[in-house]
Amino acid sequence: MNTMSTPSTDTRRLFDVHRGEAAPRIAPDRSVPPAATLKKWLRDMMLIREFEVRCMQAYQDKKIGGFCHVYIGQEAVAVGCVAAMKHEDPLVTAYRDHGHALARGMSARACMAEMFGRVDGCAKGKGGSMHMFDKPNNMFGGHGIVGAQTPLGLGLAFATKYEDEVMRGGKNTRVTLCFLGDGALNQGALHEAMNLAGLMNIPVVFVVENNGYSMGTSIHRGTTMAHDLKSKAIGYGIDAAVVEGMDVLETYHGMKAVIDDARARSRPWFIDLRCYRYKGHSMSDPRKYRTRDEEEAWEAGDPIGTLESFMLEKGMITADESKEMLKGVKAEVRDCVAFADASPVPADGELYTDVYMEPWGPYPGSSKPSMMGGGENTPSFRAIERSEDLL
Ligand SMILES: Cc1ncc(C[n+]2csc(CCOP(=O)(O)OP(=O)(O)O)c2C)c(N)n1
Ligand SMILES: [Mg+2]
Repeated sequence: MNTMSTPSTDTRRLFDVHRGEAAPRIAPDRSVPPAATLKKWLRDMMLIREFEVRCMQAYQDKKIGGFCHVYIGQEAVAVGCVAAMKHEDPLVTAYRDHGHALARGMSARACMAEMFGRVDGCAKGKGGSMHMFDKPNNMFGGHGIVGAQTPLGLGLAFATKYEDEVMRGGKNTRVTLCFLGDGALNQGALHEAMNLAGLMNIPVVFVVENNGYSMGTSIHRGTTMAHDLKSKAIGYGIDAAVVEGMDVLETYHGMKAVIDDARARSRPWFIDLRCYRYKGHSMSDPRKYRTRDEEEAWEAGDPIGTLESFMLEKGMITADESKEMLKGVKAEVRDCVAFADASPVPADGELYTDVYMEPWGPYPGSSKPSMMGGGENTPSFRAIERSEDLL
């Protein structure tokens, strides 16, 4: 039976409390994954860090323009969350998106070429740092407007659920991970998305990458209930949890339990994922709003060092292997910088392509739906008619 409809409420009662579905308690399975898996996570985190260091250099060399937000310090978040997802689960995030793209499997070459604004980039060089898209890996961006990706995340999850339950008449199989910064907590769009998600049993996990600051504003100055963000979800009937974001094993275990539960029950979740960005908000941020002591305290719990020490201690990697791994990563990133540099800039005519999913012809100066071929002729409508995939 599909769960598309809203849970029923008893309107005859005076004080009617809508709680969504009763949530059974979930307990993460903390068994240690095999060494090969942990090696992959370690390499992925090293790759993201090295990629970002090179981006900062290229930005200073004026090879990268526009805004640039690096992910250094938050590597365990993207790697641990992606490890807990299935490949077919959609992922959408904000503008600090290079780490998610690489963790999802985008090639470092395509990612760096996009940073450089070149044709071999994942968006043909037309998006840049904040717009990493990779449809084959179900990565739906990269969005620059704070909070804008939250209704998109809801929509992606609605689409997969609609495909699974209504078009195919089966059970929900996919979960969307929708990442947001703590600065997006106060955007109206998030609250509209959470309301619908709670109401309609939408399998979306809102993952707040809570690094304590939105640009230069501490979360305690700008957000109510900053000490207990879970409370934000309660009013929407959404289950919520705090998950550690500086230790990839912890991130994985916590997120795996949450994602499995969201998939099985087709329900949303809200996660307060605790982490820290080592660098400023963007390349032009002098970080005057926090102390060096605070930064050092967080850096002492570095996610790459934490996993490496754990693996060394357990005999899952040797110091030499780890050094070799880093060497390989550095070579890969050097290669992707050279690749990006050699890639051509897009031709001027590219300004007019990929603007809409389908070219509807010249704009006739009317806002009538008929200019788009009629409301019943949109790509998504046709997909539903023909039972084709929506995503
Ligand atoms: C609607 C909107 N308002 C303002 C901005 C400018 N802006 C960009 S990032 C940001 C702060 C976002 O906070 P958070 O997501 O916590 O940022 P981070 O931790 O990545 O610095 C702001 C206000 C924007 N991009 N969009
Ligand atoms: Mg933040």
